[in-house]
Amino acid sequence: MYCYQCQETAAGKGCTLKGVCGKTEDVANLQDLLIYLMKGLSKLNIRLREKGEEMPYVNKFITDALFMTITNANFDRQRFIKKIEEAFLIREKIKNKLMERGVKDFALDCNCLTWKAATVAEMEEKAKEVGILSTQDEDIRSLRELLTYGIKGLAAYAEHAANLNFEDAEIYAFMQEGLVATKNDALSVGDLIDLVLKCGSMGVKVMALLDKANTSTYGNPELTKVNIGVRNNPAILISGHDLRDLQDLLQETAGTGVDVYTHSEMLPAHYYPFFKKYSHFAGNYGNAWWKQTEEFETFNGPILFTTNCLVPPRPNAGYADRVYTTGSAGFSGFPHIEDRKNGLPKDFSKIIEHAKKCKPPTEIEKGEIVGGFAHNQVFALADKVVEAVKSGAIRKFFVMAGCDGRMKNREYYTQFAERLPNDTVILTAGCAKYRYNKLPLGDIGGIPRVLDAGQCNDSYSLVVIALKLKEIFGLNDVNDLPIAYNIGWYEQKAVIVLLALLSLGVKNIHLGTTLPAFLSPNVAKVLVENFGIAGIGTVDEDLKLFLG
Ligand code: SF4
Ligand code: SF3
Repeated sequence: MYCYQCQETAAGKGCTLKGVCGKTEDVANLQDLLIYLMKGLSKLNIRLREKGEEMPYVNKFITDALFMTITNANFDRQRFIKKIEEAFLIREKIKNKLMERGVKDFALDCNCLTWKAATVAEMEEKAKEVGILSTQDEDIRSLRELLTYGIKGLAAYAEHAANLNFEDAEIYAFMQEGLVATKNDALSVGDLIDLVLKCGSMGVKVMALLDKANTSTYGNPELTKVNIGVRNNPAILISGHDLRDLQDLLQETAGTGVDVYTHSEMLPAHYYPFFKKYSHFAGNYGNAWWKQTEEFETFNGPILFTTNCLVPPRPNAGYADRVYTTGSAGFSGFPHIEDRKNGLPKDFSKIIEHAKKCKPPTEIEKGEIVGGFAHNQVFALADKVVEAVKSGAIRKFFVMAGCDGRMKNREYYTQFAERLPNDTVILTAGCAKYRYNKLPLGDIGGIPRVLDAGQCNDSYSLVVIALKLKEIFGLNDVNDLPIAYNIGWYEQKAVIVLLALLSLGVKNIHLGTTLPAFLSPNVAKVLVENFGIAGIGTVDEDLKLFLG
């Protein structure tokens, strides 16, 4: 195996024996093979699209396959084998359609269009040939992988939007064209850079689409206090990012005596008006994803993963028989709840029955946290915010969106937040917030000093807010705003958020705690020279740098 798609990759270079995330070698290889096959499927599907035919389930299949390979989403060997077998069948279907339309010459320039396995052993053999290192040139490899990870991020957000019936054919088409481009030896470094930037603009599009899906289905996020303590009822903990899954779960648990709590990236669901009508929607339990191995023990009830970030339980974990997965998430031995059919709700009855037999959660914290500062809520406060900037009460905004991670050096973000002067405001989204959202950082004239917009995809809101401020202050360039970007990344959704910011012309983004291992020195140089991308230093150095 060779995997370097996330920030915690082994020794900052690549995982070669087993993932730091817990991904085993066989699963890593099967993921590589699945991505390889998606390149072939995409190529055929583009041909079919050129002939005027769209197969919606192929778009969904490719999207889901990509999502399953995101860091900490799916560790289940059998699911990957099944997906690969399905890919063979779908490939034949597209080929048949093409033949019906008189196309005979598809093929044969990529083995990814024709190769097939009769046994799992054959899959495993082939998988060894098609991984990251199959591209020799280090810069081309770097750009191909950067593009692939951006596309994985696109896939994740596109799938959430599709679950709410919001789809955009252009996004699916780009994902497939991008995948095919990673197999095209004729493309130069310059061509690939152009595609990476185009991927960023698709990132803006997909986040806007998901924003529209979420806000038109559940209302606009609003200032909300979320309980972080517990009640005295049995309960289910829901983790990941999929709001439609939460909707189904809340609907099915209503009146059963079972409460529902959010975990990690599901916290921002509390900010939506729609979910507030459920009196058994009890609060948020715990912190960012990596603390789950402790926090799930004390939760006492079943846990449902709708997406990443799942951490493989330790061998003696007391909660391993209480975890369920659904959607792109999976782990061998955890029951998997089937996809919804024809738009009908998923069937969570097994989890609900399980919950009824469990003790209520043990309290690990008390109190409330405040959030809900997506674009609509911030615009409602716009006069106050603009006044505070004009009077100097707010000197600078710090966008600290992104991911959290388990490495010790992530304490940087807590210390950085603590040490920021009182006339600064943090704009956040994603699970990065758990590094500082429980600190007593106070407010500026009623504006909290940590404004949480929501999930990582709600970084879109931060962009909308920045563009609005640019307009209000009559500036020509978004980089002239008093906003600094100090972003923590971990997995591939953060890659698409970063590319989206770059495509909007945002410069001087600091990315930590380390720059991606998949950036070759030359590709990193392009990002530094054209976009001012930089890493992080010590808290002292960076405070000095950012505050001038
Ligand atoms: Fe390693 Fe990250 Fe890949 Fe897991 S996802 S195998 S930790 S690089
Ligand atoms: Fe977090 Fe996994 Fe990235 Fe959605 S839940 S931000 S790390």
